[in-house]
Amino acid sequence: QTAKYWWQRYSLFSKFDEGIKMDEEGWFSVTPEVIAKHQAMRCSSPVVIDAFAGVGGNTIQFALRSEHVIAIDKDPMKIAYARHNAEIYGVSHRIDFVVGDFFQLAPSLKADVIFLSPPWGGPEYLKDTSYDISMLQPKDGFTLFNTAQRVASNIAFYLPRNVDLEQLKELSCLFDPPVEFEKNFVNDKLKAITVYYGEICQHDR
Ligand code: MGP
Ligand code: SAH
Repeated sequence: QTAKYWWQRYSLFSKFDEGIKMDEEGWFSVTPEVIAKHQAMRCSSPVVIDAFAGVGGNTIQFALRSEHVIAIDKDPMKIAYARHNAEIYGVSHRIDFVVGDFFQLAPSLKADVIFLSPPWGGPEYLKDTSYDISMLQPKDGFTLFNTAQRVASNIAFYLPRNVDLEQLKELSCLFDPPVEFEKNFVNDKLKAITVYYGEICQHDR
């Protein structure tokens, strides 16, 4: 299982050999670089919050595209690794690294865009045909979405490829439309789904 992630290391971080640091959860959770880069382009804005930053896969790409990034993780080791990895990419000066619980910090946060990539419950997330967002950790997807809505009027939500799309449509009812679903591929393989809420959606013009 670990070998699988090792083979993908350059797809996770193109600068892997420059000294990227990872821990176990980091290995199976990091967003592949091409996807993170694309999401960063979609989320480009003055202030972006990465509420579940991990070892920094998304944070680094946000910092390459946006003026300011607030990177939060409750695990001090993850934040230390994210800072180290951001230095390798030369973008740590555009990032505020915060060790803390997103749900506790939320009332004091404001941004243009908030990005959500919470724990999905480990690599076993695929065992059910349809992934129920109430399985998201440490709180269910509805609570998470409600909390995030108060922080920013644009939300990007990174979710399992088997996620229940009906539930996501229900979530969008809690929000003013539009909503947009995006499939994320790496080398023709479906990796995950990103859902965008708010003005960051691509409208038909
Ligand atoms: P995967 O299913 O473990 O890998 O995760 P892959 O390469 O599709 O494996 P295969 O065995 O199906 O061929 C796919 C992607 O989902 C990873 O690259 C991560 O970006 C993301 N991911 C996986 N997990 C378990 C999590 C998680 O718990 N949280 C977050 N935020 N992302 C995750
Ligand atoms: N997108 C990241 C991976 C995120 S993995 C990347 O590309 O590298 C999910 C992260 O959420 C883990 O690092 C975990 O420590 C963190 N986390 C879990 N509960 C949290 C909480 N309540 N507040 C902030 N971070 C939390």
